[in-house]
Amino acid sequence: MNLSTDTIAALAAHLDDCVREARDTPKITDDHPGMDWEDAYAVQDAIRDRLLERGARIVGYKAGLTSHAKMRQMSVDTPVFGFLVDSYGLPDGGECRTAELIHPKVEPEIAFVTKTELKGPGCHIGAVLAATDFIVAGIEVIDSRYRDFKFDLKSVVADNTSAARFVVGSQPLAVEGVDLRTLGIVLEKNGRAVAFGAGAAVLGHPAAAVAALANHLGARGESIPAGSLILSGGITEAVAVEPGDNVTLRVQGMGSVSLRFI
Ligand code: 0L1
Ligand code: MG
Repeated sequence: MNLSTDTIAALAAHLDDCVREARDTPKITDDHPGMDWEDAYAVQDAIRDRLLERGARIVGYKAGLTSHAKMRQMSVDTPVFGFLVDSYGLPDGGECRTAELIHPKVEPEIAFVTKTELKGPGCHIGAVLAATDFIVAGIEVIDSRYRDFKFDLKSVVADNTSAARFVVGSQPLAVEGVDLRTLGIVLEKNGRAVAFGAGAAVLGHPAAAVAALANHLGARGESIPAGSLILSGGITEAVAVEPGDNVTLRVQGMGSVSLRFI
């Protein structure tokens, strides 16, 4: 680690304030070019601790930058991981208040709900499928706190991988007998299809992203508890939204899920 405990706490407070005030900031590595991966995840942990102190509950995790489309969009080649708290969750068909956000974008995702604990190292697709209760359609609303989405990977990790809101559908699908690689998705904005894809866009198989998350947490002495919701990563590039937009995600075998931006 290169940053002091005080600097990590100050960066967490800064990013947390940006979230609460819906205000952007230059990427934090501009002032802290020596920030390493451990520092970045330590800032993310410190943000999580601040939220927990204010009464938030961790409901799950997310993998980000898991699709080649998204990696290309962001010019990176590694997935990143973040956490989800209860207040990020929105009801299916509900409203997402853009005034609470900076510059939201949506991503179509396959969400996993676990029935047993998942622990790395050594976690693999088979272990993830065995631990999965069901999968469900999910829309992630990302909202990088960095000005114009201009960042590097370590700054993104510190910023809890741009996590902001999410919604999941209400038609769960058991994974038995389902090939998640060929599950098709269509993302619609205001009734028009704007993005298409299939599960294989996420690291070849969405469960591979969950396994990578378990291995990442395992290396840090943590695990994915039973009952966690995991957003496995955007299947397509993120789509920008603004007030007045209606977004619907249709996933093969899992119905649809939607959000209205006000
Ligand atoms: O969930 C994601 O793939 C987002 C990762 C962070 C990068 C971004 O804000 O686009
Ligand atoms: Mg995402």
